[in-house]
Amino acid sequence: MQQNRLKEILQEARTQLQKAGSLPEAEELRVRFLGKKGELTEILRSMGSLDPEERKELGQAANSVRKEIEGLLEERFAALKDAGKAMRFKAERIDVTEPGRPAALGALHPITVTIEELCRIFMSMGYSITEGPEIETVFNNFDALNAAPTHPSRDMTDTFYITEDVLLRTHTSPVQVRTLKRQSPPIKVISPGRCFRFDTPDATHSPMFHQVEGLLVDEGVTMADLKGTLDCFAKETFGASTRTRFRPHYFPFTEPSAEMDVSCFKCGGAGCRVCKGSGWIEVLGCGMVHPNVLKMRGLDTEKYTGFAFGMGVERIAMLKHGVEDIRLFYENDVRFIEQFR
Ligand code: 2NL
Repeated sequence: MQQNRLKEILQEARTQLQKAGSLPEAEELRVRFLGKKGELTEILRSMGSLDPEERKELGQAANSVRKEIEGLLEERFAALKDAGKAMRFKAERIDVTEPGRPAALGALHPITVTIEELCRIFMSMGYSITEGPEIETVFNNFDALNAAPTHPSRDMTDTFYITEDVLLRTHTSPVQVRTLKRQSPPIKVISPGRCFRFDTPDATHSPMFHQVEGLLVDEGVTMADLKGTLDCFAKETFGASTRTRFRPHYFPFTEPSAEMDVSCFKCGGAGCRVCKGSGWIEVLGCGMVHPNVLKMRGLDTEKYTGFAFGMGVERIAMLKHGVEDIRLFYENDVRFIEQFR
């Protein structure tokens, strides 16, 4: 009776295990057939009431069925584990031959590129790069630069004042003033940086813009040194065939002062839309450092002379790349910025 039941249990275990498609299902069957509450355990436990001969026979039969089921379970578990592994291998397979996706690279801002280019040219002539704070004293920004107390650029309508004595620098000249205070001649520096003026934005004005200024102070520096240096700079920036001309001008901090024009790099001087028909393009202001600026530092102005110059970075970048509106530089439209890569 019990022997038959054992055979049925084994058969049942075989068919059920055949159907088990996952590890949890197989585990459920293990508990059902071999667990403490399983029928096989029940049979083994109930053998106490049998006589010894019968008990031995049935015990052996039950144990062999148990062994067989254990074997079947082990087989099934192994097969299911292998199948699971194969499935994972398939799902997680990496195609090492697949071409990589290109990373989206950023681009340097055209103003950064222009500043780096200008600095590179002057560094090749032996200038050092110096920087200073964008928040400055009225003294460094105006007084030290020989700007008269009534000079219009000091006006509240032209300059961003923070207090009566502190402002947002309107040019990078205060950086050179700091250099003059700190260093002794020979001085040969370039100061690139951000400047601020109380201007209403239009195609050529922005309340925030960039300048690159230069200052050279040494014994016996002349206007010829200034012209030679800036002519060399113009040829490096706008091409070897570029010619320069210097027109008299006025700045409080230089005397004499001049503006430098370059021959039009588009038409070569014949006259076109870029140079508005004149053949010349204005690129910077310059001059011999005013004795009052050198005296402020206590330098002997009979012994020491110097020249200085300043240019708008946006203006240079607009000329070089044909950009017609300064505001494009500050919109951070990647379609604009990426064109300079
Ligand atoms: C312009 C003109 C200029 C200077 C800047 C300077 C600095 C010191 C002493 C004397 Cl510490 N001069 N800087 C000189 C001449 C012109 O800039 O049109 N910039 C856009």
